[in-house]
Amino acid sequence: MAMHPRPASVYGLPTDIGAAHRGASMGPEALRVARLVEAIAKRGVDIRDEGNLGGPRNPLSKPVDGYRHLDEVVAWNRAAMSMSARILGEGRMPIMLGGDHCLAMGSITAVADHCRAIGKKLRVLWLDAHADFNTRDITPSGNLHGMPVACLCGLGPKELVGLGKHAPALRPDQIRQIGIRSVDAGEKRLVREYEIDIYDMRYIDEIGMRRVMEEVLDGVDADTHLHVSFDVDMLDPGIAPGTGTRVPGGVNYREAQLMMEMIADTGAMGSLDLVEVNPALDKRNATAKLAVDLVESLFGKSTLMRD
Ligand code: B3U
Ligand code: MN
Ligand code: MN
Repeated sequence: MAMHPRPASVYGLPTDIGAAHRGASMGPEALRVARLVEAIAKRGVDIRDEGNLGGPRNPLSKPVDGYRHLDEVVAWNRAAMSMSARILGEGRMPIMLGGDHCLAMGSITAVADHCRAIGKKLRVLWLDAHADFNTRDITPSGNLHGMPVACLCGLGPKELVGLGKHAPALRPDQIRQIGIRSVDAGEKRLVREYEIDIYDMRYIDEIGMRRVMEEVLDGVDADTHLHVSFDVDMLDPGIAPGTGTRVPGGVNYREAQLMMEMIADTGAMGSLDLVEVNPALDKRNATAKLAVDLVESLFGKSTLMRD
């Protein structure tokens, strides 16, 4: 079994600046209350909690030129990028606690810069119900948490596309999306045009999660940095109700466990985002607790190999 000797540092971004619903700002605390840090420590990982970063409050304003809260989203993402870059520079694994999914622009840009600097291959696993590939011209909402993948691939405002040392931060062929079941009309055309590798729910149903993950992880080797960007709305809302944009027909508990176990087996995970946990919409913190359970598997917990 792959071990995770790599030390890790968590930090929180308590904001819902890119989302339609308020409450993802409480995600970092919900995850801590669900004992995320203790659970990772129990896997034998040297883990530090860096606390939360600050940033502008949510002004709850209307979109301007197709983007809602662009300046604030830029500020939060700059903070995310510098914190992830600092943690990577210390030789540790950054674990970003959102907050909404727009924050992955900052965390992933830092990872992309890092991989370029040390000559490692980067693969991003985008676990989500949504493709998050909207642009200002096609977005139905103006919400930037529906746009991070497009921005990372160079489609978006210059402040976000140019966050890091290299723009765009990612090539589409570095991304694998899993659990997708809600793609807007214009977005559908764009993901096809950009040839984003999407493992949607139909494909998962047809070939099963084991084969999906074999395809997703094909080619991952000792020279690969895996970034896992886990939007909890990938999970079926029946088991994960505490999130802002629930879509029926999601990944079930056993499929999710297998995904995490197979990622853990590669030993290649170098960074992680846990986003869109919204305790205001939850029942007894169930979604954060489930996320922590899955993170234990991501860090190597298995039934028979080790406790
Ligand atoms: N695609 C829709 C909804 C959405 C995307 N990501 C989330 N929601 N979390 C939009 O507004 O872009
Ligand atoms: Mn998302
Ligand atoms: Mn989503």
